[in-house]
Amino acid sequence: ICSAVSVATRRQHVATQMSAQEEKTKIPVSSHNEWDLLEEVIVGRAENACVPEFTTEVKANTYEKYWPFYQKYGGKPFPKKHIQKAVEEVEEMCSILQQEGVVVRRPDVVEWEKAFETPDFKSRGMYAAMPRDILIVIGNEIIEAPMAWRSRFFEYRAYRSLIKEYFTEGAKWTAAPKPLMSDELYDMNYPMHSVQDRHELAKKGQFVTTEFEPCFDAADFIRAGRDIFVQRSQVTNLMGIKWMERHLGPEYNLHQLTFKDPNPMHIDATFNIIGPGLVVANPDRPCNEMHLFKKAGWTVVEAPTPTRSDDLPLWMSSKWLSMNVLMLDEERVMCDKNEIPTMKMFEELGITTIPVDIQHANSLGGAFHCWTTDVRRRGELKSYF
Ligand code: ABU
Repeated sequence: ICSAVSVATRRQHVATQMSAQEEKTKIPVSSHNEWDLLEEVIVGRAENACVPEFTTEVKANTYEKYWPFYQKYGGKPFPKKHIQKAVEEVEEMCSILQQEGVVVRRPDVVEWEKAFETPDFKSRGMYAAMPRDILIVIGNEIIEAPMAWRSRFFEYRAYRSLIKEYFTEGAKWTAAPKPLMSDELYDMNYPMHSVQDRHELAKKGQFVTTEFEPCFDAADFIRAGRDIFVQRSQVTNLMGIKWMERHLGPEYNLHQLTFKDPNPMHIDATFNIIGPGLVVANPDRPCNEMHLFKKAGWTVVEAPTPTRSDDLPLWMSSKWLSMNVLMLDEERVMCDKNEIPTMKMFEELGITTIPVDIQHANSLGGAFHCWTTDVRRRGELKSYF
């Protein structure tokens, strides 16, 4: 998939559809929203994925039923057979993307189990499965997020070969200030068991991460041209949001949204913008600012209840991965083959479904949106809100 020859061939295929002038000015990184025609995408890797050590921030973001699993496997590889299946599923997903005319790029294979130490903490790595968490493209710029989990401190290394290539070809490359991740970044007394306590704290904007320094996961942002929406979550703090707002400057409007969600982490299984003025919203996590979207004339569609069984574990997410879809353009969506009501919802919206099965890959915490970062979508910067 990653060979220079096949990438070049596919790029050439895309390029032949462009005018000579467009080709002359083409920049390797360019994406303004979640739905323009997808030309190039990074798809994550399950290879060598390790269970994060069971630290405070991991405990606050995982379901209690899986805590014994983290206690047993933290710092060790995920079960081998499961990962092998996930690798195969993701290979298949890449082939389908290619058949749909998308150039697919992959991060490097890294030994995540290796121990590391900074002046502030010791850890082992996790994975490069979810590029959406670490990378966000805004216009011609690719931004590396200052993520909050200690096990993800060195995750950027898997993407550096790709990002250097994009930079060489003309992209703007930014790494947001790397957090120290010392103990001050975490509320070590954060309530772990009481959902009611968490609801109360979430209402006050308090989460397991403090305001010691900026941190964010890129997946807490969702783009609609000049308007970008973000949530304060367990991994994205207000300083992180402020950093992004100041970094982007007056060309963009950054809107902070809040949801009735005691455990927010990543906006794309809560409020997924799938078209100009079109959102799929999670009915279990209603948005407190919905009136703004109604006022702007947007259509908000409630996601159907997920149908996934408990046969395979979801170590790092809820079943709402059913709505964590990837738009290939306004009329094509890559979605879960097993989620029939969700597929029906898309068909009713006039969107063609491209059903794919990545159920073992889902166990690592994401579906199609999480497993990808769109590098290039054909389209202009516009206002939709
Ligand atoms: N990483 C996306 C997980 C979102 C969710 O569980 O709702």
